[in-house]
Amino acid sequence: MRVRFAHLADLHLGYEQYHSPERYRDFFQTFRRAVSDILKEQVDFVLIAGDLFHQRVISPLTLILAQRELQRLKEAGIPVVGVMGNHEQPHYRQDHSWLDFLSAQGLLILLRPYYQDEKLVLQPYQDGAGGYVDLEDVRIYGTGYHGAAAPRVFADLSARLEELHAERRPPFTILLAHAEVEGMLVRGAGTRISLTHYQLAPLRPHIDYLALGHVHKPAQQDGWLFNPGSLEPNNFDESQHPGGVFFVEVEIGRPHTIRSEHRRYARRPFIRRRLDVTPFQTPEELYDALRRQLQADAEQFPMPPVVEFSLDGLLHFPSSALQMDMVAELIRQRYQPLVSQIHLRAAPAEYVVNAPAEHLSRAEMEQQVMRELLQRDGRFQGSAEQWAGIFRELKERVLERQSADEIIRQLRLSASSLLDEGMAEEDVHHAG
Ligand SMILES: [Mn+2]
Repeated sequence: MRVRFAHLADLHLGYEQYHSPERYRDFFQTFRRAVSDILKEQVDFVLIAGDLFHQRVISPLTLILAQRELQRLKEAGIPVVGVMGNHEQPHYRQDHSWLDFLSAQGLLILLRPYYQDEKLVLQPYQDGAGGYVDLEDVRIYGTGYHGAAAPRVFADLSARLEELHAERRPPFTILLAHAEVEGMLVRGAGTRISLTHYQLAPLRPHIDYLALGHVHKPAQQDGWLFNPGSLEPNNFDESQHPGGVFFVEVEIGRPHTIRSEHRRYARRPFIRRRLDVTPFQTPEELYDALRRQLQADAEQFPMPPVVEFSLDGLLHFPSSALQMDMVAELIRQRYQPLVSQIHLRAAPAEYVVNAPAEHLSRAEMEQQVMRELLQRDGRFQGSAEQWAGIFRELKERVLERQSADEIIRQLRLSASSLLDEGMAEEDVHHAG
């Protein structure tokens, strides 16, 4: 016997990412594309492994739009089986979530075993509740998100399946769950709560297809564990490994044959760019290099992208001299982004002021420190000694209680003689 199904997870409907109404719509549009594809494939059922919604509390519009897609599947006679993700779980002591509402509307078979007297109860789905459902020869068990309690719940589940299957083992079994298993994330695997393969091992004789959600990066292990990933990236890192839908075809027999295809859908581009600012001595040099880099970037986008631009390396002038709105404008002109995030990650050039020699007078010491500070700034490097002299002179005039007008007049004189030597006038305005 042959069975075909679609497995998805982490739709995060209702997420208004970057406070962008377009991003809110993106999440629905990608889901809609997936549903249209599922309808075309005429699968026998659909699995949603948690986080259909981004939040526990959703807006009426989010509910309406989600219902509309589930309704299309219902009208095609395709049952949708789901479990609850961590994002949509009701608060402790609240019994019902919006998934329960969908279940009551007959749009979703929501699976959720429960504990009674310390024992995990697995009952067939009926009147909107239950731990498993039989769809022809396929039995689907389901459990939501359990966080740190997951190892215990999975152990109890294995024990219950052992008992249940001793009586009768259904021809093909699926476990739908919202959980992370070790090895699904390349980095950080040790820092997050994840089930180990050792903890999952007792399930293997009882489950033919482990349908997971929760980790937004797609994964597949041993032709047994499947995690489709999120259809839309919830952050920039996720955009690097796009999620999709698993289309699965099973030939039920001994042994079973499972063929799976991970299908992705067109979605808004997320692009990452960077500029190393280390070579530049002035903001103008940096702007020019940025203009050249943006012009050289030939990539075209089918719709306004989300852009992350970082300035990194070593900054040879104070970050206050850098006009970030100018940088943002250049980036906006090139990419016409939906959202842009610009990060100034460049570190100020490291610098240690040398301990002044002991024989120096206080004034000489001050001038040395000032000169070395100025040398750190690319704009003043060539004339640091002269500028340090001007600062020293300025301080003396203040101590002599000269009038402000006189001080400014002298400062203009000294500065202009230095500027004539080649400093760009603009730089002084910025420095001021
Ligand atoms: Mn999620």
